[in-house]
Amino acid sequence: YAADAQRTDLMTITRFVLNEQSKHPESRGDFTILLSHIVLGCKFVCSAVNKAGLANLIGLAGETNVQGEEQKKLDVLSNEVFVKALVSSGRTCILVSEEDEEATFVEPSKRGRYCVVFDPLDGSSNIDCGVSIGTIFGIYSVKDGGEPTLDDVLQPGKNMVAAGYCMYGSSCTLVISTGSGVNGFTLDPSLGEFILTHPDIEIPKKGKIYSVNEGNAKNWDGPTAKYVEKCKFPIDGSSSKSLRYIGSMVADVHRTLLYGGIFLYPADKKSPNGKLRVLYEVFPMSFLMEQAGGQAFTGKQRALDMVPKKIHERSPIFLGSYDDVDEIKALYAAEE
Ligand code: AHM
Ligand code: MG
Repeated sequence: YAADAQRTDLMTITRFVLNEQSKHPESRGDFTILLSHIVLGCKFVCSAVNKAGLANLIGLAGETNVQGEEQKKLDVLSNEVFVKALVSSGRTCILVSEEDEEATFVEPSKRGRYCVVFDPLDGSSNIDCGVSIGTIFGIYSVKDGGEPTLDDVLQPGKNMVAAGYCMYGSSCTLVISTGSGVNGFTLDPSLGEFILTHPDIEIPKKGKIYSVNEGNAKNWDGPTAKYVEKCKFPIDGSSSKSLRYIGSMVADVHRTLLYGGIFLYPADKKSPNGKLRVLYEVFPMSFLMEQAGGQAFTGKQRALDMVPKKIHERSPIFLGSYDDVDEIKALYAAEE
């Protein structure tokens, strides 16, 4: 895949995944089909996000637009599109969405062997002001045969077969791992195709940026407070880190992946389990971080080792460059 061939020999995401799957003789093409339905959802949301201001899509669900038609809020609309695309793929059996209280069990005639956990539109506080938002997803596979049960999705993150996110930013970027590295694709709007633009993403071993909502500092525990203090006032003579915080997990993690550094959503006195959801926020991002050579830690353990008991469970999370996460791990270890 030579650089000079890029303009004529396009590595689309479908072609890329087909290549990867051909390494597994048992592969039946199901994953490729599932992914193409996820990609469809991402393209739809991307176009809806881009038109949001014009089309009056923003605002409260149930509000009416100037034509008197009832408008759906962007996150509600995105959820419907993903659920319908995933069910119609014929490759899923259980769906867990941030937007839906209960898991969706796909009817038997449309069932396949994958479970998809997702946040259709994350970063909702950023929608109305046009700042980057994203979709996050993780995929588990169930054993052939047998009725699917909730236990099929209440699995540790390390059992995921794939995870990824799509960022609706200055460009639309889809980053995915199927367990052998991380690759990034950018939507070419004129083709309507995601083209490989970030092959084999590896996170820098150490970074110069920390990313956290410092407004919560008064409620932090000792290790988190100490760590952030060290970012600002390093005691080992190194230079202080820069603070970047968008408040959209996808955008904050995407920057962390490309530039290095650390993203923190710690526990605090008010939210002892942090804010972010294990299944469709913490796990997929932790999976990508590890696949890119970084680490993801909860304050107690490797994030991907957690076994969720409920589908909307939350967990504190520290993820990013290997050495930076090592530092916070050492601070928590010293507490014990
Ligand atoms: P949401 O699912 O309601 O959009 O919340 C998740 C978002 C993440 O994208 C982001 O990392 C975090 O909330 C920011 O939270 P805070 O505003 O507390 O800093
Ligand atoms: Mg969310």
